[in-house]
Formats: sequence, C-alpha cells, structure tokens
Amino acid sequence: MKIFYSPTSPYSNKVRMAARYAGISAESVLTDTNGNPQDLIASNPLGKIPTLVTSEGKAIYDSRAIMHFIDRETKGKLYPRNAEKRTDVEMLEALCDGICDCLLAIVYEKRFHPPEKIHQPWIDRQWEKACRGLDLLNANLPKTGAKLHAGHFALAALLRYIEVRFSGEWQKGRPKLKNWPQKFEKFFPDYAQFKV
Ligand SMILES: N[C@@H](CCC(=O)N[C@@H](CS)C(=O)NCC(=O)O)C(=O)O
Repeated sequence: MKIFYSPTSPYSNKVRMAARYAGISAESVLTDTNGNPQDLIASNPLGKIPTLVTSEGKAIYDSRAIMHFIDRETKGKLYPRNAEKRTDVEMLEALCDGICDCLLAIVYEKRFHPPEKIHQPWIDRQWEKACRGLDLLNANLPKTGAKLHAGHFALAALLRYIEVRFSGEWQKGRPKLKNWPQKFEKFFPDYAQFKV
C-alpha cells in the first residue's frame, strides 16, 4: 500500500496520521503535484494528493474516502459506531477540511496568478470563511483523550498547515485552539514527525 503525499498538504497529513494511529502500514511517496507526475495521474486523473493505492493496485481518493477506507480496514478505528457521534466527527472533519480548502484557495490564488491578476476580494472572502470556521472550532473543541478519531486528525492537520502558511495570523482571540496541539501531541506523540 502507498500514499502519494507532500509534507505541506494538510489532507495528506490527516490521512497519514490516521493511518499511523489505526495501524495501517503504507509507504509514503513524496509527490510534487506541480510536475504532473505520471504515477500519480495514472491513479488519480485529478492529480491531487493524498491518493492511496492499495497492494492490489486500487486507487482511493480523496482524503475522506481514504479515511473511510482506513476505518473499514481497521474495523472502526477512526469513526464512532454510534450514528449521532459519528455525524459529529464527520462534521468536525468537514469543517477542518473546509477551512483548509479556503486557505488553499488563498495560497493558490497567490501562487498561480501573476501579481496584477491576484484578486484580493476573493482572498478576503476565503479568509472570512476560514476565520468563522476557526472561531467555531475555538468555541467547540473536541474532547481529546487516548481514544482519537478522524476529527482529531483533521484538526491537527489544519493547525499544522495554518501555522506553516499563515504563521502568527490566526491565534489572536483563539487561545483554546492555539493550545490544542500540545494536548493532542500528548496522546499522539508522532505528531512531531508530521512537522514540515
Ligand atoms: N478534497 C481533496 C483535496 C485535495 C487537494 O486539494 N490536495 C492538494 C494538496 S493539499 C493538491 O493535490 N493540489 C494539487 C492540485 O490541485 O493540482 C481531499 O480531501 O483529498
């Protein structure tokens, strides 16, 4: 089994941390999507990471499909069995991934446009969405203990990404969110290995 990934990709970090936690062993294949690598595109026409390829050669994307695959393979290590609790975890994951979508839209707007074509109102709109999401997270952090779930990994991946790309721009007024990674790391010491 292998996972095409990049250390800066939050969705890749989410699935790689979750795979580690659930006990799935997969080779991590460092991938630069900008170069349109043929081995990635052969598995995923969208050319996006993460993409998981099983030992039988079956490709699985996107990150949430991979999370559900890992969950099935490990008999429920990532999502609660109880339907209501599962929905809560899936919502937390959707919120964290959605904030990453906004942050990535900002990064790509700047990266893939010449300076005169960068549209600041689009950036502002994405940042507003991200900020509303971060406020909601700050006020509703998940209980964090020895038993982790998909939402914890999505949150951990988001906070690592925002710290890399928007360092110092997001912590003000969100002290609980700012301190959450230290708590998470106590229960998932491997978090240190997912630093860029
Ligand atoms: N919804 C997808 C998003 C994946 C995604 O956008 N990955 C980025 C890296 S963080 C990527 O592959 N970008 C390259 C591209 O879009 O060409 C998921 O959850 O896996």
